[in-house]
Amino acid sequence: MNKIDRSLTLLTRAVKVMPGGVNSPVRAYRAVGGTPPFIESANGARLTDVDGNEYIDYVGSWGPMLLGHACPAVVEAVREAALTGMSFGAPTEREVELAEKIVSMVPSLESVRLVNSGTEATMSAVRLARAATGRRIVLKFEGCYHGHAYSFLIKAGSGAATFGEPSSPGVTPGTASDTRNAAFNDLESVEAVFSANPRNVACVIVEPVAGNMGCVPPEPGFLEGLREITESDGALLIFDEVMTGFRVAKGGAQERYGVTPDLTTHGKIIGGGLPVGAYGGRKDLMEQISPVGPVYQAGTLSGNPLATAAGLSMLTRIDEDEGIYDRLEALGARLQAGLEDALADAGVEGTVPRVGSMLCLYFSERPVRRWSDAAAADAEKFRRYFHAMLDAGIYLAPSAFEAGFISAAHTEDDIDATIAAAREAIRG
Ligand code: HOZ
Repeated sequence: MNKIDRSLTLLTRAVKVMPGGVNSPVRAYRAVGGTPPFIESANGARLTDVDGNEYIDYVGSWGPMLLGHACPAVVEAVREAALTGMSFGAPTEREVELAEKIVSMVPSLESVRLVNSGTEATMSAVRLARAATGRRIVLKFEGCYHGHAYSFLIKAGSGAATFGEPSSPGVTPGTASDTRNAAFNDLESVEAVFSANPRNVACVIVEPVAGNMGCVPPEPGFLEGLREITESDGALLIFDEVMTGFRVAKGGAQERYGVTPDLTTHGKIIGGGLPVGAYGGRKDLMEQISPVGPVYQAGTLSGNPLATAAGLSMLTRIDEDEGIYDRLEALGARLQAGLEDALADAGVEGTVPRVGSMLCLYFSERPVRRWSDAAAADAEKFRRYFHAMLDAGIYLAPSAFEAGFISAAHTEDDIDATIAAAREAIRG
């Protein structure tokens, strides 16, 4: 067992002043039990907690740390920016450079607006879709998570699924009635919503690789089918690439799968570890955003100098590193194969879906294609596996309904050490 004295002391203080002692629910470890390690520092692929335990990290701050923690170039960019002022609430050169960089890297983006989180990005993109189409219904997928704006907290993934509250109280019946859910990888369920709501679906929003119910890749034809259905009905297609953007390929899932959405949302990697989100797409759509058009959206800290410095430094490094996605793919494949062998050798039913450097392990007897499959996986086995891995120094997301992330700072030795730990953990 890891030493947890100082983490426990901090948790005791934290619960007195913060709900559950945390600022984001999954961190409280309620799904797996036990005390969350409070993190003191991180470097490369490793985290160190306040009790001195060291871990190989597969959370990567839930996605942003593609280059590993405390990447020297990113740290230096932030330091330099801080010396010249933390926030101006006025246009800066660096936000233009970051917007240019994002537009140049993501195939479908012609114009982009920087915000402060993925939630802000998705909320704003849906407002724009409703305004542009004059329609009200948003179609999302069970187990997908698009942040915590009202329209999305119906059958949502991530923490909402982890805590068994996929439809949050506090969302009014009016808002809920404007949201429809379909099943991921099931075009018939999408068509059924369109048939029942002719010319009234404003948009379909989808995580092109679902990363908030574990990791569920799109089956061949699914994203293409969404494109066809939305196009023929006049609805917009929104790819929520908060997780997949700059992760599954330089141009995100839209590049990897060759499907072009109307709007895209980003977060995580574009902030290099600082709070940034973005939404963008076709210029004619983005010109409906204030001050060019009537759709209002604003933010005091949007385009913040520190966040744009971190994001620009990170994206520049990614853009210039020709081999980065091949290396991430190879590390991902090595981990996937090692985990699959560990399951097979132990005679334990399970599956390890992966797209590039994004993956998870379901203790499931059947393939996981959508939320109903993910929800049926063995939660108790996951809980035991999670704790055995943590004790072995492997830091995984504390929920079966989250994806794991590999960074460019992970080495083959890290992956092999993780597989060795998993062999023991799976055997129990
Ligand atoms: N909803 C995030 C993962 N999908 C968790 C964020 C956090 O706890 O930091």
